[in-house]
Amino acid sequence: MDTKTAQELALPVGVTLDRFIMHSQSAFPYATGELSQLLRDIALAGKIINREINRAGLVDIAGGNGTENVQGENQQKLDIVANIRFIRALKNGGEVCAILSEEDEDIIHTGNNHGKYVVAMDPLDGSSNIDVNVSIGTIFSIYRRVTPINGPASIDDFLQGGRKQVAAGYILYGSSTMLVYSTGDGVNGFTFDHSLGEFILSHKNICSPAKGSIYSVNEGHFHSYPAFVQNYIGQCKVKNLSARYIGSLVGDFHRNLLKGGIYLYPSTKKDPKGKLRLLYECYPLAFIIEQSGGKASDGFGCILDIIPTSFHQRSPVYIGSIEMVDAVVKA
Ligand code: AHM
Ligand code: MG
Repeated sequence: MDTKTAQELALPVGVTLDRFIMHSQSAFPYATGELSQLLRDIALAGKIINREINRAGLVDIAGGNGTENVQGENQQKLDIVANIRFIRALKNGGEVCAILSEEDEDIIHTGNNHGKYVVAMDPLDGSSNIDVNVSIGTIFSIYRRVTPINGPASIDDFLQGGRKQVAAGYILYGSSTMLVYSTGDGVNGFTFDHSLGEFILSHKNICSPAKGSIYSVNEGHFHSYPAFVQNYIGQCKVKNLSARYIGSLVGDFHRNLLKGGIYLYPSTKKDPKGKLRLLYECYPLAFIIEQSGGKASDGFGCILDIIPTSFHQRSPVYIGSIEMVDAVVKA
């Protein structure tokens, strides 16, 4: 993007994530390095989860756990493993004072009250795909806390609104493992090199194509969608667009980000507010898509402008190539 610093533009594909983070930090002379360290902690957690996922068929961590999370959904063992690993990495890292996770009803206080940041996350998204070897992902969103340093974090730190995110991103555990993130200065993607144990810059300055030929929606719920969504899906068929739906938000989003396309999770009669969660699914991906030149809407306005009211609130979401998102809300 135009806003990228000369230093970042000078970095070639092939540098390590650590080097990239250090370089980005050096563009801000007063940066303390805490956000950089937090990003490294997230990358470390991603590597650990990647290892667990890759062993899932060999050790007994795939499949259902027989318990439900706070949303009343069946938890997978890997969901729980990922949650534990992420929380541990962020606690040990020391930069985060509290964490909001899809898997826990209340915020988790890390004990690091001096930490300047809070993180909202879905440690392992795509639960229906976890134990069948299909792409899944981690989604994260970072805020600078608004409560005083050295005191406990509170709900106010998490309900600041999407535009206050200082960084957001996701880790895709797919045919390769990728970390994609933004600190509000464009979007970059790093592919995990297993032999080196490092994330390597592979997708520099990702730009969402203005339009694409892919639409991603669960058409099984078609008759339950609002009329404008039904109209839009009809238009996609008339235009012979390709339907591609993994059922893993990170995978569907990532493909559309690179190739051009739209992901839709509308309100339904069963879920009038949609299924996806605002704070740790919609906001971070909306931040990424805007940073890459795309758009995210709830059908009325920008996702990032929604005023949050509770930790686990849901929202309909239409996200991807800008012209396609504009078209669905007008359909
Ligand atoms: P989860 O957080 O329980 O994994 O649910 C979120 C997932 C998304 O990854 C995916 O896009 C969507 O739910 C699929 O839902 P559906 O099966 O209703 O199409
Ligand atoms: Mg999820």
